[in-house]
Amino acid sequence: MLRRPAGAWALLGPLLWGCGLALLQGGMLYPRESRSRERKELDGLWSFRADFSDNRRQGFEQQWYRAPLRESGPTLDMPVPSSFNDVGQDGQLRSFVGWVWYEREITLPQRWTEDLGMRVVLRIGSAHYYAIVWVNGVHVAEHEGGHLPFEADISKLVQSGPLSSCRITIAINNTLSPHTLPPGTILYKTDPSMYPKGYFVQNIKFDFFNYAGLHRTVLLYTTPTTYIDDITVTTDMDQDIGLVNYQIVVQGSDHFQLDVGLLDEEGKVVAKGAGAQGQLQVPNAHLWWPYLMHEHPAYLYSLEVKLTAQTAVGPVSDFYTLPVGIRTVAITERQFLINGKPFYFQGVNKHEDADIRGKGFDWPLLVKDFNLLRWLGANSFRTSHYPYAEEVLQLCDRYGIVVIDESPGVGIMLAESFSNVSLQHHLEVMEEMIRRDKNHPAVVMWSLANEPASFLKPAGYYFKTLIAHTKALDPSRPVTFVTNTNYEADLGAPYVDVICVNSYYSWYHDYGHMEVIQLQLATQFENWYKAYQKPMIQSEYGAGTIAGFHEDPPLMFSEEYQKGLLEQYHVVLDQKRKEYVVGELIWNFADFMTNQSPFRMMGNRKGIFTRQRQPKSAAFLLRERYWRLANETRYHQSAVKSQCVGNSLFTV
Ligand code: BDP
Repeated sequence: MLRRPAGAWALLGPLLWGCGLALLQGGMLYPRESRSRERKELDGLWSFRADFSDNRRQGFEQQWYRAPLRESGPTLDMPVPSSFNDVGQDGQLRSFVGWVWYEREITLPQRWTEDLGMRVVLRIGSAHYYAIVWVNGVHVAEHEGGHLPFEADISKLVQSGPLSSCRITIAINNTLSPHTLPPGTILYKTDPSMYPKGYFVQNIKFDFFNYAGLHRTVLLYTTPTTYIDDITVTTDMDQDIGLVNYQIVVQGSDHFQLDVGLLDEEGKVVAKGAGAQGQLQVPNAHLWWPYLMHEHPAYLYSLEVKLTAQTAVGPVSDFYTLPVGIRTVAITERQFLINGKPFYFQGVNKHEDADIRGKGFDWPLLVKDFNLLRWLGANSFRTSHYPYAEEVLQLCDRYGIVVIDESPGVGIMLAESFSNVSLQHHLEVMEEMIRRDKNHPAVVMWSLANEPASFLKPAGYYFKTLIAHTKALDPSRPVTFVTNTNYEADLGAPYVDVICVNSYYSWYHDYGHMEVIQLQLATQFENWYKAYQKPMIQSEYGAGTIAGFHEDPPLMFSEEYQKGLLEQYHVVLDQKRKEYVVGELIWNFADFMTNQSPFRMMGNRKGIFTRQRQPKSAAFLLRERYWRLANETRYHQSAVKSQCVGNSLFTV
């Protein structure tokens, strides 16, 4: 998190980004209620204004954060969480680039403002892309990056006077530069015969709409002033004894006691420990298994942590409960192992994307997506192309859906985006991401980037450094990035644990010629494997398809063509998965919005579901395939049986 005076930031102008962020300090535990913690969600309607002034800096010049936003001009009602782009009727707001301002006035419970033994924290789940936050006109936080949470301890502010009301102002800038993640460039168009004065556009090198706003929950939560700041859990197995290693960081006092207990799903204590770090042993442990790999997948224990401390205001306790899945992850030259058994990623790539709300978090959408994933027989997905909401990972933990957790390193193409400034930011993003997601059993691999220009000279040093740093932060998971560079030219591939390759045979070239797919795909796998002897994942493949378009013989964009193309890929995948291919992830789970272009018809149509989550023919093809693949492993028998008898599909 970057903290520096708002004024200094504003002077840099709306379209440039600062660099050299300080390394983050502190934990980022998901805010859960407990006996010692409360939370107050600030979802709902906020006041909103986009700064359409020429330099986009009027908000800073007039200090809109000093007084209620309505006093400095007209405001709109804006839902949170949501992207601001698609909720209105104003085309200019849809494509707005620069600063937008959000504001919410709230009343705090009296206790929160009076109890000096209480810490009040403001947490912003995601603000895309750069955010500055004020409370009652006082600057409390700045953050760079659109997909990860940040916090501000606002106790002093809310406890300093008789006021129980609190005005939260958040200015957000969606501009992308060569050093942001994802990167972008601002292009000023200066030909006066074609463009008005000052005209500029935001260019991006990635294929999804750059939605912006407060995309996830904004909330306040409390802890005691001496509190559990961070917990790190790693797990292992010794025969049938589950090993849970924990490390706890406490803030606020040096004199405290920590007690931990591990509870099974029945609420029975199966192991106990004390102190800031230790190992819990669980005889006959229930392992966390992926969906369809075991008759009782996704077994979760609860790690209950109790802190007691003596402070100036008397004895204090803090309680935090963390779900824990006991599982191991390992790779060999040809396999990806979960709990020592070969795991095959039969899954999808997703986007956080839907009508109207854009990238705004939405529970009904989330539940629908997980129901579709399980209907499909998918056991995994990649968070293409940025970290998803924490609630998504929590459901993955609960349902056994395995995750390749990807950073927002998408579209790293320019030489400038491999510079030290960019690398430094990427290192910090990995820290934030690992700090947030490290305890999810569902997360089995980190992906650092998607389709970077990894053939450029600086890419070798860039990925070597980034991968080493990621492994140092988390030695327990393999690391990859997703490539579409030729195997001989890729300078980052030597450092990854698993080779993830995207290819679009018979789509972006050899249009309409599905007969070449098998040869080209087999060659792709063989070349990469010969060069690296590492397990491989087909991390993207697919075809654009307009739901309801039918052509037989198949033509591009018809449902028949999407099915036909997939079938050709599957022939080769079925051969190579017996050797060293450990997964296939379709591009894409659902249609999604992109920038406007003659190559995109209302967005990208490679979904096997429409944007409204209705199946295209390919969804049924894939469903048949994924359940058949699951059938071939011996750990899922009862799951498949319940699928076959019909309604009880979701009982597994
Ligand atoms: C891949 C990208 C993905 C695109 C996809 C496509 O990784 O983000 O949406 O191509 O063109 O190269 O559909």
